[in-house]
Amino acid sequence: MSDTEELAFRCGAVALFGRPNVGKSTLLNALVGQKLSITSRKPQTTRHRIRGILTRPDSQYIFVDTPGFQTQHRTALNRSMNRGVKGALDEVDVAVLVVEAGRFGPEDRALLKLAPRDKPLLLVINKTDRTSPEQLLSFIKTVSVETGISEFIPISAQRKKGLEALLRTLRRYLPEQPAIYGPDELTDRDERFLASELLREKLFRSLGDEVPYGASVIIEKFETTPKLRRIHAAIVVDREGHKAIIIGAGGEQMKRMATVARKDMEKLFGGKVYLEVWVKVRGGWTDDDAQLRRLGYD
Ligand SMILES: Nc1nc2c(ncn2[C@@H]2O[C@H](COP(=O)(O)OP(=O)(O)OP(=O)(O)O)[C@@H](O)[C@H]2O)c(=O)[nH]1
Ligand SMILES: [Mg+2]
Repeated sequence: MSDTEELAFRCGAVALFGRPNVGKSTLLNALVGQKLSITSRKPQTTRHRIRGILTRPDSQYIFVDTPGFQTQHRTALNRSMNRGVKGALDEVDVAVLVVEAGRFGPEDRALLKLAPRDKPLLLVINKTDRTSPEQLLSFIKTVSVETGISEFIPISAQRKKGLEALLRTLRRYLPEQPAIYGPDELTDRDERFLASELLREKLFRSLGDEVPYGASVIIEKFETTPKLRRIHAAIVVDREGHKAIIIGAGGEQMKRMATVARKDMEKLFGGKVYLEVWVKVRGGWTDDDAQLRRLGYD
């Protein structure tokens, strides 16, 4: 490599895709160093594409977090999420398939087929903190024999391990071009979107297995004054019964979730937030294209 090549600025977009729950959003946050994308133990937490930008003296990485790709449940919401994944793969320079150490199943295979043939593809093995080096080696061997892929990057997004190696490898595949985003820009999404997501995350983290999947958040008012951000949010659920579960006895559940969400917002926005939350029922919204559009799904 000549000196000029080494110094040339590189900038490009990298899609993180994979089956639900492998740690794509945790990875995006770890790479960017900010909690931009919401995460939870439940699969299908992410519903919208979100960009996280990392700018270094010699490169700008534009990471695109995507919803976990669905091969089973097929509601209008799931279809919209899958379109989001395909759209992201179309628009980036590099595709990163995230898998979980020790698990390479039918869903991962289906995703491999989705990878664009005309773009570089890297395989990132996440959650290596859960396996021994021997298990990891034998996993890599098996997957490499099956897929023909030779380049694997083992990481632990949660423990921030292996991230520099991932960035070094990715840099080689970024096009030589000037930065697209300003040096201080962290994401393409606005505060309204980030606020609604932080509240939605609390539903995924605090509630049982059913309610979060039928819930969405809309920001009805977002006012910025010199002293604080005043945010009015509505949680939209698809069943009357879910409203009571979210509110909880004496409103305690809702109060707790709103408090944690408000603190997260204050941390991300760097200022005081006043948050008010309501719950609304809109039957069947997850399988209704018109309602989905009104709720902000593409
Ligand atoms: N042990 C371990 N857990 C991890 C790691 N990375 C992520 N997780 C956990 O895995 C779960 C899923 O993480 P997410 O980042 O929400 O996964 P995702 O792929 O974005 O999931 P969807 O948005 O639902 O597709 C969370 O409980 C994370 O804390 C890791 O490196 N090690
Ligand atoms: Mg996610």
